[in-house]
This record gives sequence, structure tokens and C-alpha cells, in this order.
Amino acid sequence: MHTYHNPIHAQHAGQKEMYRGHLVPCHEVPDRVDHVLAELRRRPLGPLLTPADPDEAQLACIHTPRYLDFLAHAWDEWVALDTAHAHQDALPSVWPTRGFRSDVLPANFAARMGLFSYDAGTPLTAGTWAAARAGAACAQHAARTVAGGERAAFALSRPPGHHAGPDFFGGYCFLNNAALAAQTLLEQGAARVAVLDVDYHHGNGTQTIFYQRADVLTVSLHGDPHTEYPFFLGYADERGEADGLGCNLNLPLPRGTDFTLWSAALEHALTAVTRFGAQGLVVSLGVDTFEGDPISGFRLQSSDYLRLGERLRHAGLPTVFVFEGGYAVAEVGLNAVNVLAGFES
Ligand code: OKP
Ligand code: ZN
Repeated sequence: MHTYHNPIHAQHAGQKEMYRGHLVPCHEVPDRVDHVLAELRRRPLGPLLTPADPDEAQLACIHTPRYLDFLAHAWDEWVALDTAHAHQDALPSVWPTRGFRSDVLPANFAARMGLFSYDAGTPLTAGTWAAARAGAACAQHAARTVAGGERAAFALSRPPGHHAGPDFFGGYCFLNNAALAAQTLLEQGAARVAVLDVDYHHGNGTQTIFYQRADVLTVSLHGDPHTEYPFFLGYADERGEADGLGCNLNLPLPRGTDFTLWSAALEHALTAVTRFGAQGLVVSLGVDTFEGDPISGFRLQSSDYLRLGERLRHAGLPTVFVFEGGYAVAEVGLNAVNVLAGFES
């Protein structure tokens, strides 16, 4: 399996996220990807490659031009407000909720931070734009490799992507890497593609991007949003709309879910993928379903990730794995590579 990894991911290194009224150290740290890369070097599965530039036209097909333009200039605008900001992340603190306007683009920087985001846990840093773009390129190149005939490929990057929507960041995500991979498979000839999101958290960004489209089935297994982040999307009654009606499937599961219950939901998910007639599969591969994850509530064990990989192989589709969450840093390499090794076995 070819892996595209992001050589500049560490340029995105947030300091603090807002939690219960305090700024606490970020969970989404550069070490995460370094551990996965180290594990891939210990247990090689194929070539480790770095991507060329991202496909800009495709970025503008998944994200809105005004959002991309905001991200491209956000850091410079932040530092222009106060030179002391050069050493301090930007976090949003005001948002347009129901009844407010989102068509107007305010001149005020804090207002635009809020317009294009939905939480205060996702710091924007000096290297965020560069790192996110290089990650997008990893996803695009991995998908092209699969479209070119490889059975599977892995896009290993951070920041993650599945919470990023057409015009918003949040949940540690800025550009939706899985959506870009899916779009690439379509552009390279697949008629229908499925995105299977196995991260602990609902992939609200991916769902929103494809919600009205019939060419992408989005399926997510995740902690029940009644109690789990992102709270405001990810319920079972969200089935897609307009042309996309029937092309979204949410499988929320309670805190404490173990692999037995989780695998039953996976079977349900894969049945939907088969019924949809997907010609390619993108897996949003978060391993924050691990029992030791510090911010999540499922109970998967390291060996369960081997079983997951084996099961995904039996789905029989060209598959692009896109790295998402997983915050038990010491185990994240073992768990993520177990999925890939299980797939290859
Ligand atoms: C990103 B991904 C924990 C707060 C949780 C956001 C979680 C984002 C998860 N103190 N905040 O899906 O792994
Ligand atoms: Zn997650």
C-alpha cells in the first residue's frame, strides 16, 4: 500500500483549545502523525511518498472561494492586528447563530473567524494553511494512486479533515481531506463513491459537503451526538436531501460501545455501501474509538483494528484511507497501522 505523508504537518501546531472555560493543551498534536510514520517504518506496507502541490481547482469545488480566501490570509491578518500575535494562536469567540446573517462578510477579523468556524477548540496557527494544503495534496494523490489501479492507498496527514465543511473549520479540521479523495475518485472515472467514517466523532463536514449529492454515499459510525461532539449533527434521521436523499447514513452508538456492538454497525454500514453500488471507498480513519483514547468513549482494543482492516478488504473496493482522529498518542501508530496491515493480510 502506498502512503502519502505530509512532510510539513508539524507547521500546524496549536497551543491551546477552549474547554469548560479554560484554555487547555491541544489534543491534536504533531506527535500523532510522527508515531504513525514511525510504526509504518517498523512495519513497512509499501512506499512512503510525499505529494506535489494540491489541485487548486478541486479545492475550490469542495470548499467555497471565500472560505479558502479567508484561510489563505487569516494568519497575516491576525498578526497585523497586533505583532504580539506572531506567537499566539487565533481562536474564534463570536459566531452567527440562528437569525444572524452569514451572507455579509464583515471587515472585522474576529467576526470572520466566527463566520467560518463552529467551535473554540480549533486554533489557527502560523503554519495551518500550509500544513492543511499539503494534507489535501496527500489525499488527492492517494486517491489518484487508487484510481490508477492500486488496490489501496493511505493519506497520512494532520490537521484532520472530516469536521471541515464547505465554508467552515472546527473539530481540529480545516480542509476536508476525505471529501477531496472522494471527489478525486469521481473525477478519475468512478460513477459512485462511498465515504465510510469510522472516527469516534460524527463526520459532520463530510456529511454537509455531500448532503444534496447522489454520487457520494456518506456513512458514519460514531458516538451518539446527544452526548458526544459535534452534538448538533450526526443523528440517525439525517438521510440526505434533494438529489442526495437516501445517500447519507448515520449510525450513532452509545458511550461504552465495544467491538462486538461496533462491528454489527459496521456490517450495516458496508451493506449500505454495497447496495449503493459504490465503485470506490474512502475511509475516514480515526482511531479515537480506542479504549484508551483520552477524549472519546468507545472500547475498541488494538487487535480489533486488525479485524477492521480485514473486513474492509473483504468489501472488495478500491480504497483510500485518510487519517483523522486518535489521541492516545503512544498507541495511535499501532492502531492505525493495524487497520492497514489487516487490510493487506
Ligand atoms: C476531532 B476528530 C474534548 C473536546 C472535544 C473536539 C473534538 C474534535 C475531534 N475536551 N473537542 O473527529 O477526532
Ligand atoms: Zn474524532
